Amino acid sequence: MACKMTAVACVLTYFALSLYFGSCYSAEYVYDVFNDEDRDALYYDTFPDDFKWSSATSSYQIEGAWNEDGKGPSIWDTFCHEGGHVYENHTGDVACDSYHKYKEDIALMANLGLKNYRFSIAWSRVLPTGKIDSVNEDGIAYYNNVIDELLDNGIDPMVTLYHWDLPQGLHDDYGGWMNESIINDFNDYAKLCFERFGDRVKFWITFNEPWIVALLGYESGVFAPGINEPGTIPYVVGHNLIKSHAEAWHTYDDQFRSVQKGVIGITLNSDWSEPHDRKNYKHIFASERAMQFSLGWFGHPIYKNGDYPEIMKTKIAEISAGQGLPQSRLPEFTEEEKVFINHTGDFFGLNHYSTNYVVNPTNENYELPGYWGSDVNVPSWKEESWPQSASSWLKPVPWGIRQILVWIHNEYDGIDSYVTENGVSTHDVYDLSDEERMKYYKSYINEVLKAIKLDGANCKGYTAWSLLDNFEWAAGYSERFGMHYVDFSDDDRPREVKDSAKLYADIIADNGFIEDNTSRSLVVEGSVLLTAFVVIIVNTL
Ligand code: GBH
Repeated sequence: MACKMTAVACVLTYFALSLYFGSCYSAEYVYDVFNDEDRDALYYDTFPDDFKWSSATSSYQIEGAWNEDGKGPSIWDTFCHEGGHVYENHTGDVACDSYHKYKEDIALMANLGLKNYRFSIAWSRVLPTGKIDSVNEDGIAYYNNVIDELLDNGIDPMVTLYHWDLPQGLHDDYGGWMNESIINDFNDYAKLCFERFGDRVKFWITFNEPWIVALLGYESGVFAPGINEPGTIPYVVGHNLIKSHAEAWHTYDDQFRSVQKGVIGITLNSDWSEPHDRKNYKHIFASERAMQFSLGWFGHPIYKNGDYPEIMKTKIAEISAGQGLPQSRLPEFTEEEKVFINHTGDFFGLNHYSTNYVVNPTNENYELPGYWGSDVNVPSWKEESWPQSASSWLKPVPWGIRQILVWIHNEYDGIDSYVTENGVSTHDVYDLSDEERMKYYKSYINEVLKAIKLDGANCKGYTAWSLLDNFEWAAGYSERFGMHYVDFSDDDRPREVKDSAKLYADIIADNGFIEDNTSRSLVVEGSVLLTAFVVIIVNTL
C-alpha cells in the first residue's frame, strides 16, 4: 500500500515537474502588454550572413564646431540661435563635439562590432554658402578623415547627404526648399560628394525623412526654418525634394555608378498605421490612406510610378475644391518628370519608431486646409496601455515594424529595404542600465527577423538610432536616444557605454537570436531521470 502511494506520488511529481520545466521553453515575451503567442513571442533564428548591422547619427546632432574651419551657418544654427524654438534654448553649437572626437566615436563603433555606420554630411561645412563656388577644403578634409578612420576599423560608411541642415545662404537667397532653384544646387553638392568621397562611400542616402522636412519645417514650423504655412507650401517643398532626389540619383547613375559601384536611395519615415479592426474594411482603407500619405507621398513617385499615390491626388484635389480653390494644393509632375523620377531608388531606407491604431474618417473636413488640418483625415491614436518612452510621440510597439516592412515589400515589388533608424528615448538622467532601451532593441530587432524569415521581406540591414545621446532637435538634450551616455555639462563631452550597447553588440555577434538551450536540456534530463525513477518504483511494487 505504502509502495502504491509512493508510486502515485512519483507520477504526480513527474507531471508537475514536466509542466514546470515545459514552461521554461514555452514562449518568451519582452513586454507584458504584447503577449500574443502567435504575434509577440520571441523568435529564435539568425539573420542572413551579409546582413548589415549599423548605427546612425547626423551632422547637426553630434558634430558641434558650428562655425569652425570655415563652416557656414545652416538653418538649424539660425533657428537655435534665434531662441524660442528649442527646449531651454539648447543649441548644437558643441553637441557631442564629434568634430573633434570622431576617433573616439569610431572606437565605440568598433567595440559594438558594427559593420556599417550611418552619418550625414553638413552641406554648409563643405559648401559654406551652399553654392558650388564656395568649396571649403577643411570641411572636405574632416569627412575624409572620418571615412578613412571608419574603413581602417572595418566599418563601411552609409552617408546621408541631407539631414535637415540646409545652408542658411540658400534659404536667404531664394527660400531654400520652397524654390525649385534648389534642385541645381543640391545636385552640385551631391556631385561634389560623389567626386570627393565616392571612391570609398558605396551607400548613399539623398534625404533623411522628406516628410519631416516638409511638414515640421514648413507646415507646423516646429523645426527649422520654422515656417508655419499649412496648405500648399509643404507640398511644394515635397515636390522640390522629390525632384532634387531624382536629379542626384541620375547624376550618380550616369556619371559615377559604373566606376564607383555603389547604391543610392532615400530614407522615408513613418509610424505603422494598424487598422483597429482588421475585419472592418473601412479600417483597412483608413490604414492604406494613412500609409500612402506618409510613405507613399515620396515612395510612390520614387519607387512605384513617378507620380503621387492616387488617393493623395484625388483627396487633395477634392478637398482643395471644397475649400474654394481653383486648383489642387498638390502640385503635378509633367509626363517627362514622371519618367525621370520613376525608379530612382536602389533601396528603400526606413526610419521607424512607433505605431498607431487607425479608424475610418467620418467625413472630409474643409475647415483647416493642410496635411494635418484636412488632407490625411484618418483618426489615429496610441493605446494608453502601451509602454511610453521619454518622447511624447514614441510608444514602443514592436510588432508594428514587422507590419511596415511587409507593407513596403508588397507595395514596392520586393525592393531591398534597410532600417536606417530605429530606437527609443529615455529621460535626461544619468543611468547606464537602460533597461527600456534594451527591451526596445531586443523586441524590434526580433520583429525585423520575423519580417525577413517568416514573411519574406527583403530587409538587408538594421540601424540603431543612436550611437550617442545627442541634440534631439526641438527637444534639445532633454531626450536621450544613445547607446552611449554623453555628459553635456562637461566640456570634454565624455562618453560612457550603456547596457543597451552591450545587448546590441551581443545580437550583432550572434547575428540574431540564439536560443539558450539550458532549459530545454533540463527538461530532457529531468524527464529521463524521473521516468527511470518511476519505472524502478513501479517494478518494486
Ligand atoms: C528621426 O526622426 C530623425 O531622423 C532623427 O534625427 C531623430 O533624432 C530621431 O528621429 C529621433 O526623433 O513632437 O512635433 O516635435 C523621426 C521622426 C521627428 C518624429 C521628430 C517625431 C517630433 C515631432 N521624428 N518628431 S514634435
